[in-house]
Amino acid sequence: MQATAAIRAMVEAAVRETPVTDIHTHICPPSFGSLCLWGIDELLTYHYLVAETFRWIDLPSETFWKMTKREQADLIWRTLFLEHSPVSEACRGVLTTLERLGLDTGARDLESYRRFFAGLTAGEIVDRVFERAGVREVVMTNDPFDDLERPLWESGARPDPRFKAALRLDLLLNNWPAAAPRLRGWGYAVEETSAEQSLAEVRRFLTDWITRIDALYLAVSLSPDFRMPEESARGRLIAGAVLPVCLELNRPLALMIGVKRQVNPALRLAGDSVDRSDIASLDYLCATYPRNKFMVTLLAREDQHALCVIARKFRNLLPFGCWWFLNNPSLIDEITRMRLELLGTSMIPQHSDARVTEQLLYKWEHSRRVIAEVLSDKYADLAATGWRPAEEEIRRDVGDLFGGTFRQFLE
Ligand code: FIX
Ligand code: ZN
Repeated sequence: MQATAAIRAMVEAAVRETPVTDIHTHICPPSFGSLCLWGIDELLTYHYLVAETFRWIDLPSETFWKMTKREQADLIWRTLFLEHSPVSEACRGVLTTLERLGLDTGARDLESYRRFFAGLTAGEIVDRVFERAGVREVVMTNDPFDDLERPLWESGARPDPRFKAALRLDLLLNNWPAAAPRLRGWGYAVEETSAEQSLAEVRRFLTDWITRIDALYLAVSLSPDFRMPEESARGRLIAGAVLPVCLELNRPLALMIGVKRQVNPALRLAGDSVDRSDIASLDYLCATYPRNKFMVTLLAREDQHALCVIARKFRNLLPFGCWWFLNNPSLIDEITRMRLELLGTSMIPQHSDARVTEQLLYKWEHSRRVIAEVLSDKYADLAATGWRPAEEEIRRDVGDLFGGTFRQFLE
């Protein structure tokens, strides 16, 4: 029987050395200007840390939002790192990031970290971070309704090839009354009062943008009350426009379900919460549209087992990631074990959701460590039966988990 130590060594090497395709992020290339976020003050003002800071401070939120980014970062640093130990995953992430960039976190010298970043350019940060994080490519979140981003694409933006695109549909699907006038303004003859009458023009809009940005997939985040089928603008647009175009152009639709937007608007991006998703709607979509492909991530921990079970029933459903409030070592461990036990490697264990470029360093360092631990246990279980996992098989499997299964799903 192969020693578990030998298996662990092979797994750790494979996980450490296999480059990742990060299938969902919010980062942008330096050519996108202010949309490319990097540097210590962006890292410290990440909305995860804003939420954690407000648990300690009695400060009117509007006072915080009037501060400069630097002032906000100073407050967060003092509150979460100096006045309290930075044991949360998001705090630990900042320290892992600094350490992976060669900085001394023991010095606790925020000004010295600022000087380090001041000596770099966005391009140097992107190169250094992608290389050290072992990230081959990332998929962005590209929103045609974003007034900063849309002009970039309309003027012919061609991002760095490490940055792939995904077409984000939140406003179109979740707020038709707000989206319709925008579409009309761009020359799409939609009926503001009737999504039903607008389907052909919405299909044209989707086709235009998928082509313009070369979107790998289409994506939408959905509230817990998402239901399909549904006699609503959203239901009609998904059935009559999004899914037909996805089928025609062979693109998956990524459904990110369970987010309760702005339960505390004072926290802005940090003000979103979570609730359960409707599993029957996923059954319906996979069964009713068997030639469409669905990538699905659910925000509630309690929904992860049902997601694995549905994926066992429908090969056109690919579960992905430990999303947002699930992106913590204890839950990544639980969910990855569950997925391997129910799905083998036919799933995507993780995405980073990074918003600041350097977050790729910590999000992938921390996830790799957990995924390696879980995989070592699973291969050791095989070895205990007399099955001997070969090193090339372990590397094949890790390659699948870190992008191969995703690429195969796109074909
Ligand atoms: O809908 C999404 O893409 C979410 O990931 C974001 O809205 C969220 O703010 C986030 O970045 C979570 O990690
Ligand atoms: Zn996201």
